[in-house]
Amino acid sequence: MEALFSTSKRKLLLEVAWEVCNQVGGIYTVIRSKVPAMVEKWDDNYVLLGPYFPQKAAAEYEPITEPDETEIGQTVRKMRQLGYEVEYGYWLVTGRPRVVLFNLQSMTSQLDALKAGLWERHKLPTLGVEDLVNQTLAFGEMVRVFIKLLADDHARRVDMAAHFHEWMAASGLPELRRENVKVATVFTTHATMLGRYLAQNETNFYGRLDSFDWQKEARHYGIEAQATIERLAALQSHVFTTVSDVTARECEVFLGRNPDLILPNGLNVTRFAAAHEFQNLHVRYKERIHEFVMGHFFQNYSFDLDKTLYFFTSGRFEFSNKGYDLTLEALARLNWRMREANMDITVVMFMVTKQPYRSINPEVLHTRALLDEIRETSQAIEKQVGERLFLASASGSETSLPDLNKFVDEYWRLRLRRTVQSWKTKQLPRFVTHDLLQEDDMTRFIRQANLVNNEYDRVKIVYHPDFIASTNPLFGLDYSQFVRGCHLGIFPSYYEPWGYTPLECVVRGIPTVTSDQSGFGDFIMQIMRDYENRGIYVVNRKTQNFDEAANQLADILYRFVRMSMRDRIQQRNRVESISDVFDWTNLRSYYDTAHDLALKRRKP
Ligand code: U2F
Ligand code: UDP
Ligand code: G6P
Repeated sequence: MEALFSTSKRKLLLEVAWEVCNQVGGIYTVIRSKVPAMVEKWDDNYVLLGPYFPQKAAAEYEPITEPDETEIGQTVRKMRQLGYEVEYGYWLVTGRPRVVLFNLQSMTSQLDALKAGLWERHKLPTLGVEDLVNQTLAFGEMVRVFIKLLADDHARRVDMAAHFHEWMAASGLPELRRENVKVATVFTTHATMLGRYLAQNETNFYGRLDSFDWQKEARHYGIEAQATIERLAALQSHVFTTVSDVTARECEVFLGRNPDLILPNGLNVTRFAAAHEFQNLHVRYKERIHEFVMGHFFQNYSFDLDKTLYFFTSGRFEFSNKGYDLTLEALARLNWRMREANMDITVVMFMVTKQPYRSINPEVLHTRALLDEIRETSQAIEKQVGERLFLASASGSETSLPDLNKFVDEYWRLRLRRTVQSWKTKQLPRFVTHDLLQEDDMTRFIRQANLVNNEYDRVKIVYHPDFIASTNPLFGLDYSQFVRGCHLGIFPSYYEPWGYTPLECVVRGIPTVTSDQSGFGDFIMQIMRDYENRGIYVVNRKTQNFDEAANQLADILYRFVRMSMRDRIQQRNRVESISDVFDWTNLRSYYDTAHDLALKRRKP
């Protein structure tokens, strides 16, 4: 009888992350895009827990005014009675799941006692940590209290699993285990703290991986608290997972446990019924990029836009981790090869990332505005000529075309000439669109490689040190539209646990370059043989040195620029057809396995 009851128990899944209703990096994409697939399986038995930041939540959170009688509603009420500030409502994203958000302010007075307890019971050192860590400790504690109350009151009727993402969500996990709270726990790390730091700062990171002493390095980089939380969560969860085999290798060394499972990242893929739809979007947004390119370059020299290809890279400013160095090096080699071969193709490369800047460069804005004026003036002239030609043709007896110049007012002729004159300049088109606060690795590398937009260069560089948003006057496109308008995305990362950017190209039908050191690249090599034929190029950074990898990338790019338009169109079709593989309705099964395993391990 007992067994019968326990197998028929309802299951409840909590997913805990710092980025619920709070976008910071790629984890937001994971959680948010996965919601529809989760709700499809779990329906109302799926609830997300996150921190409450009123300004960020405002746009995507709707409170439930009076807590309901569900287990979650009752627990929210109980927590409030205990003096905690807890928000309860809906996350306004596709799938509309319930969320509980914790106001970290209500923990401030208890923080010191909390830290003392964590040191005493778990040897977690948190003295003098940065404010973010304090906030995550407060968050972890409120999550712990919530789960404990929920389990104490309801574990008899529901089997509960809690899935924690990244160390920022997981500081309460060790205590939940110590108190033997009736909840099955899964911890997923999306990178290791030490991996991020060491890959960026130590040469031959992968070669030396096995020799690093985690504690020594954590102290050296001032991240002992973060690394310890990560380690405790990994060691003490029922099921420990990460996003790729690439990161799994670090886990053993830095966290002392091999992941039980790999949970690859997906997207909520919406495909068009007709394949030509996304091809049309490519043309539409490419036109918008053309406008920027005309404004930016044609004031000095022009080139044939029908023979121009748009490449881009994007991501946070981790110069070597994201492979920006390798990309620039390969572009310099491509430029040389294209010049040697006398090619009439132009490549415009956009480097999109985030660096501190004062403003968009005034000249860049000005030339952009002048181009708009040239367009308006041309349209006014077109209208005038059209109307007058119509009148002349209808009323006259001439059958041959009259001199159209006569139809344009002196005013418009002068205005066009002046605008074009003030627009033309001898200055080379700038390779950076903003006034940076200071020179950085990108500008230094660009100068050093002499990729400074000379007329004879076949590869032009546009370094845009801000993410792309539709409010930005230079493109007037959002990031997704910008991606669609380009021909190729280039992401040969050195350190990249997963890497959403190449995947985001694939689902929009844009070919892409990734690397075998990125989780995505590693995954695609495992599941597909003809990935290159389908427009996913994987740079070998595992066994090749920088110079060899740069050559391989230059080869890939050189082959790409020699493709015909017909081949490019077909390749876009092929790459887009892979999309479904990465739809969460397919990849959710990895999460299902993790949750089942955790529930089984808690109650064998
Ligand atoms: C991984 O991407 P993340 O979203 O984890 O990468 P980041 O954008 O670097 O942000 C998260 C980390 O940044 C830090 C903290 C987090 O672990 O250490 N941080 C911070 O300093 N301040 C804050 O307010 C919030 C976070 C991974 F790198 C990608 O390859 C994957 O694609 C992605 C999804 O799995 O996870
Ligand atoms: N991104 C964006 N606007 C931009 C450039 C990038 O929104 O102008 C987003 C991109 O869509 C992706 C995320 O930034 O979802 C980067 O995620 P990724 O997994 O590649 O790297 P992470 O930042 O997580 O290390
Ligand atoms: C899409 C459109 C075609 C267009 C082509 C341009 O396939 O449907 O009409 O000619 O894109 O491709 P390209 O690679 O040159 O931007």
